[in-house]
Amino acid sequence: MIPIKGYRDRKVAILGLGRTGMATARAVQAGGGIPICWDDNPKMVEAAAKEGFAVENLSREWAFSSIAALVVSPGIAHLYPNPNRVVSAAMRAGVPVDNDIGLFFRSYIHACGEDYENFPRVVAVTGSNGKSTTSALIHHILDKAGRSVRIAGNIGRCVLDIDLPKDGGVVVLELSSYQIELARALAPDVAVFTNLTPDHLERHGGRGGYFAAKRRLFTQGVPDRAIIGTDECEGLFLADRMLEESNDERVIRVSANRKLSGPGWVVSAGKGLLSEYRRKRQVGSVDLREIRGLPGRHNHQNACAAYAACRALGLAPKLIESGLRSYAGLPHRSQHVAERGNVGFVNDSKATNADAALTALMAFERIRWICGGLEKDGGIERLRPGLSNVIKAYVIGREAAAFAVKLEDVETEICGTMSAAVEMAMKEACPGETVLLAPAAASFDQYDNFEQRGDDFIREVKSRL
Ligand code: UMA
Repeated sequence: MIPIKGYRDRKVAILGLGRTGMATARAVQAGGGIPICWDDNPKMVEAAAKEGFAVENLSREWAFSSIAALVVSPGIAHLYPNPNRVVSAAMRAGVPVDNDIGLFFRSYIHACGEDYENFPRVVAVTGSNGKSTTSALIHHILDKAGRSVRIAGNIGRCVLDIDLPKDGGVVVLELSSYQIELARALAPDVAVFTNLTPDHLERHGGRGGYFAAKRRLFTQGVPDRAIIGTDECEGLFLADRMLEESNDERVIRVSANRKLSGPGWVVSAGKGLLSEYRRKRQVGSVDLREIRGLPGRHNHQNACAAYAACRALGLAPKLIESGLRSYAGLPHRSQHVAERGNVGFVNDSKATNADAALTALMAFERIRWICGGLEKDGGIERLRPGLSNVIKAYVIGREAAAFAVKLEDVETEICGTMSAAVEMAMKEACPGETVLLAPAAASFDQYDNFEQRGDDFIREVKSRL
């Protein structure tokens, strides 16, 4: 745990008592501060009180009379579509609002103590898609190279919950737009921007607000090295803003669409061949096409970003290549779960929207596609370019029939359940094909979350092997 600096004997209000809130309350207490906890769900308040924390309804302005700061969990709106009442009350009372990420950047160096000769370096990864895989890849490569490394943030663990790596180690932080926007302190050594596609727009008042939130990691954070995916106009713009001149090596530009050869420092993966150029000379290359844990163009982009981040930390190309080769993939993201008679089975249950499902469809050819569930805003129109790789769709979910209608030109089977979909897809699959779960929809009509849906897919596949 990382004790929070600067609030000794002062009250710190904490809103939201999930993973972030509870870890923050413990870290504030460990630093000598007094956490005052609240959550709009009474069950969460009860659990915090049981753990011995002071709880108080913070939704009125006067509740903030003796509070030094309010720490808000990322899932709670502070601006759009409407600010949470507690956040409004704090702002009206003139109390600074912060989050766990801001507290981390203010506290982690103090937490190192006297013994460190080299403070941990922080690599912060953001972007719409691929940030979990990129973060996990960087962690994996560094770990395999024998570095002391920790991973936290949007990937599932509050950063205040970790123990710091050893002297000279690295903290890899996956950061969502919610987390970056509210942090009062941001100071990554290396910052990575993977890409930008529309997501969470209601929380940011539109695409411009969403990009502005992510951009703060660079403009406010001023990293020593900025690794920027330049396959969309936002990334191109961000790289341009960060560059002082065309060969400025503070920026490493990345592309998975076209081969880059300079000027400056660039890493790209045209047609699956990763190459690194520095001052117009090639210094590294990796053939990504045969790496099973990283199929498809979207994963090649993740590999380029992770490669560049590790190069920025001083790792040699060969060491990075060996880490890339041994990467097994994250659960529920292009996860290769089985093979039978030259038919592959891939779990991409994390593909909960059309953009994520499209990247999965573009990563394979000849797909038996298990899809459907609770459709998200924006529909499935954006999937079109990937549908030519689909041989047949096996539709699940309570609204399976309505979902199937929208697939128009694709042959579809309305299966309803995962069990029926796997059964049918497995029976019909021929050698060389891939049975792919990439639902393009949320899971909540049939499951608690996407993880449960992916686990169900794996169970149904393995029980028939
Ligand atoms: N709550 C309120 N009032 C509200 C809304 C929520 O009191 O108006 C309370 C809920 O009752 C609950 C708590 O807030 O008790 C939940 O807070 P939270 O949603 O921030 O959840 P955490 O468990 O703290 O998880 C958060 C991130 N969740 C979100 O950003 C929604 C996790 O990212 C992250 O892994 C974790 O912190 C640790 O850093 C998840 C996520 O879905 C994976 N992220 C989004 C994404 O990837 O698309 C951004």
